[in-house]
Amino acid sequence: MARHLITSALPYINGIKHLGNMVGSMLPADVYARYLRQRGHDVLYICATDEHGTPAELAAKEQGLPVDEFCAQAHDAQKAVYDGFALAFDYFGRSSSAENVEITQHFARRLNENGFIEERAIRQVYSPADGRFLPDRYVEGTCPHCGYDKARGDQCENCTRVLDPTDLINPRSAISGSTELEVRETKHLFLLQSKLQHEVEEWVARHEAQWPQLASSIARKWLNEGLHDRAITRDLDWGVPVPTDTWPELAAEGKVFYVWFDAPIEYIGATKEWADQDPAHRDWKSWWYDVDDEVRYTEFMAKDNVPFHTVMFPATELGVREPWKKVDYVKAFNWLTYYGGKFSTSQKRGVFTDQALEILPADYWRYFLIANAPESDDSSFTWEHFTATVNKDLADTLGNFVNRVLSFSRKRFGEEVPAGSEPGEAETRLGEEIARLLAEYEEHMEALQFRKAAAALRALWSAGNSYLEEKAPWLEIKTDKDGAALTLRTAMNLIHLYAVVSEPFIPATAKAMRTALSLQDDTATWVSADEARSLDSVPAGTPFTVPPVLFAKLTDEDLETYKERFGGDPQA
Ligand code: B3M
Ligand code: ZN
Repeated sequence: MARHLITSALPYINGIKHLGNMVGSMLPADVYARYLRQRGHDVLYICATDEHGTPAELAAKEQGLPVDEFCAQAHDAQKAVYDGFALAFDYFGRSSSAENVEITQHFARRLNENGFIEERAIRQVYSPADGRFLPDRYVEGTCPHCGYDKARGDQCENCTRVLDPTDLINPRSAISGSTELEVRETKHLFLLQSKLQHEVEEWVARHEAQWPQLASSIARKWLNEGLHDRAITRDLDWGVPVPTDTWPELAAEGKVFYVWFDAPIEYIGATKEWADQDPAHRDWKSWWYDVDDEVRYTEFMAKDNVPFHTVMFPATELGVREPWKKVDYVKAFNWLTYYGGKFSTSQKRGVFTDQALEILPADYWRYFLIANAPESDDSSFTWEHFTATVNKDLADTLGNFVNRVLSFSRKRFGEEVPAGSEPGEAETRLGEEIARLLAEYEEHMEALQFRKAAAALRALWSAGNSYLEEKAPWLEIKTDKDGAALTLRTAMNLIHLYAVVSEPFIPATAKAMRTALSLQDDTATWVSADEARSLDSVPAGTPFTVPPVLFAKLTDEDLETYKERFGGDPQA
């Protein structure tokens, strides 16, 4: 059995993420990791906050905090939300860790030794008032093409033309507003990606067949445009320092690596952090180094991150000339929209992950988001769709089934699973149906088709409802008490099966279902096809309790409250 290494794109440090970020990276990775663990695989799920770069510096400035303090606090704040979402990372690290500094510097030295790094002098805008070089997008001014007066140095938002900061009329610093800007010459390290183009192409060609279309088409597009040499250093205070031993002059000037250079390396860095916390993880390198076929590596991300993971980071890894594990499968997502528009952190539109948890427990969100994951296309979040889905799938189909079965059985047969007659024709049919749906669920999960897996899970829940309607134990009990007992015992076996197979999606609810049935040595490991077919792993006589309502039904009033708080359809 292969070992599974799983990573999800590292959430940037500068603020709490919205639901769109969650569904496009961490949540599906967690669902997949949980599924594989339940099936007995050895899994390592790693994530971290991505902490370097200008936006982190600016966010810290806005809060009046030193950047390291800001990042430490912001990391904890994000981690608390992810705990709230029950994301079961094996480790959630920080790209500013000593481990990442060490590995990033090592990568840079190796790339340099192998002839893939070159020092080049470039001319860059310097702001004496800010005491720093300004990244292109922090120079603002008037667009020479359309006259728009808030054009950024990299692009004019109004006419979309790509610009150079020196093109701008009346340029000013976006940080301080100062107009006393100078152009100074400064040296930077360039990663010679053009030299690696051929190798990356070959590597992509060997792998893309098994990637989803979304990932391979983006990789191809970038390769076709050609890999350009890219500046991988910046003039910032905050970042992985350029190593003094190799580039003493640049190090003395305080240059640091560009955030996109060190961020993917943090997948490895965080694994070392994980190891440094616990001697039991001493062999961390066995997940990353010289393990081509022993480890299967799956990465989760939204589509805007795909070029970095399918082309740029592989180029870095290839150029290092050491056998670091490269990605096997890139699971890429489209956008989740908010009523067809963009979730916007800056315009505060949409639902943020911390707010979501203030309203309802994680399982409501986890289920809805995965069942509607933007896999083959963008998908839209609306409160109408959310409340309707919660009510239909979670409250009516699953929650109601569990409570109805357990409370009715307790009322008529007491607090142990009743015995009743031997299974009959209806139970055989049900068992076949459940085994078939379980196989479908597994197939979709193995293929990382999350919407389809969710649909199969929903079908498993529905099959229980149909069985219950067909047998109607509340009528059956009047004429055939043993028959009614059989129906309830079978239904309780379904509850146990649901507890196991729902775990990747709704772990807290799964636990509530499992603990309702006091089975000895219950480990929540996966259900075999035979167990699914025979529905008898919960024997008569097993004590049980009736859990509190699993999912609250959301009312029209709730719907109105949500829409008022978050804004409904922006077009309405
Ligand atoms: N931090 C995602 C973003 O901010 C970026 C991912 C890094 S993954 C190595 O869009
Ligand atoms: Zn313009």
